[in-house]
Amino acid sequence: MAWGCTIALLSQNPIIRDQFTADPTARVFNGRMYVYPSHDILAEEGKGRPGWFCMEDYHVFSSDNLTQWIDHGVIVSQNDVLWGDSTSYSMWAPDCVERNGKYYFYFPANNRVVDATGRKGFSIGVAIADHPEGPFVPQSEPIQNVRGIDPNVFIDKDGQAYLYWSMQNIYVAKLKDNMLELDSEPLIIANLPDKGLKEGPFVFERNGLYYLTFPHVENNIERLEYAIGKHPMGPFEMTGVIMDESPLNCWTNHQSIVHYNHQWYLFYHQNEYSPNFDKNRSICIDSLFFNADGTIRKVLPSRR
Ligand code: FUB
Repeated sequence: MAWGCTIALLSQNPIIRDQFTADPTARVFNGRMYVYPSHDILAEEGKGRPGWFCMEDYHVFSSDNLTQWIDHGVIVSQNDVLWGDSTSYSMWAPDCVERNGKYYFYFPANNRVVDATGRKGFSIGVAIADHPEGPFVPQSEPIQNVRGIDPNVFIDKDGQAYLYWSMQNIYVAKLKDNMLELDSEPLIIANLPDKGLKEGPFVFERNGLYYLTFPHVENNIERLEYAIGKHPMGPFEMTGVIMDESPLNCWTNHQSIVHYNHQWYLFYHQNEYSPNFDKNRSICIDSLFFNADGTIRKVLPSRR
């Protein structure tokens, strides 16, 4: 039976076939799986930077069987973000969480304001909805005191929410109950690999252990790695690799891990539909398993 299930998933990847999607954050809301990915498009002269990532908006997808996915359409576009630079096409990896019946969608975008280094750096915005598929209304200002990409929010059992993000290193801070402001100074998470870019944090809890998962770039490949701690702010101890580099030579990868209908799943991306241009990516799912000691068994990406 388990083998049959694996075959069923093997036949699914990539799961979205009519557009490019990347950086999938999967969440279970009201018994249904929702995926909030980035939306890769091809940059053209005057619209993004040719040869680089180009993202103008976000869609959300949902499914109750991980096989048939509904595209709920655009939930946030760069034109809706008052504080953002609407010419930058940099709507990178997002997240969405539920709190007290509201859905908070976190996304990075280039700020229209030049920062202290003279650049239009990345800030993190929040858009709020009453339903997981929207409509989402972006806040007029980004989260203060945060510069970076790849926001991830983890809400612990005691109700405390934490915001994680990346800017070479991985940062964490507490969020206030309003989910819109930091409630502590940003901390760089220690004990992660010294060398190489660390991005895409995604934190989850299982059996009292907190798993900080992240893609780690070294020598132009990106591995999905993880560290385990006993508190959402650490300390964390590097533990292992979840997925080795893409067999298709996709430079990036980006993960979320979620429990649904008695099974853990890894969501990630690769460039199966665009083998010659790895900035046009496609999201995939594979089952994920734990060892008895809580460590994660490495996942081999399945193909169609
Ligand atoms: O999709 C743009 C960037 O590539 C993401 O923000 C990173 O995590 C990497 O996947």
